[in-house]
Amino acid sequence: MSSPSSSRWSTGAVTLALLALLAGATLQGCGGGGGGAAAPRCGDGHLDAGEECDDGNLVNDDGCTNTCKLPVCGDGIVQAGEQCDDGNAVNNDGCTNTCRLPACGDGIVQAGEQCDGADLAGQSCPSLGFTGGTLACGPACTFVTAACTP
Ligand SMILES: [Ca+2]
Ligand SMILES: [Ca+2]
Ligand SMILES: [Ca+2]
Repeated sequence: MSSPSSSRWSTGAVTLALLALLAGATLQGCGGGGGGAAAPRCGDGHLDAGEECDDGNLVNDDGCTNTCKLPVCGDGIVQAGEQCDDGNAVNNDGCTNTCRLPACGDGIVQAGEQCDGADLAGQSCPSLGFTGGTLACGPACTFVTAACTP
């Protein structure tokens, strides 16, 4: 009487054991390159869709950023050939839009400069109290009013 029920239980246990074995084998086989099981991601060293590059490392200022973009001026990361990179589009702050530190002679009026080259900061001879003439900018980034009419 008890024999069939015992046999059925035993079959169920064997089935469970087999399932567990199969599950274990499947998990172990995952690392063996089961045909794209791992989702493409930035940092896997493989160029995937949406990535400009992927060097597989965690160095942000080399030839490929950690977000898999090629280095450019304006990405906020100082890379080769850049003196600075503040990631903004403000030209007259601490870093120009070409990733150069502010300097007299770069043609952009920054802090401490009255003018720079052709950039006269919107000033003119009349705005400086003269009747006319042509305002110029000297090599030290200060106004030259020699050509202004008193
Ligand atoms: Ca940059
Ligand atoms: Ca800036
Ligand atoms: Ca300047």
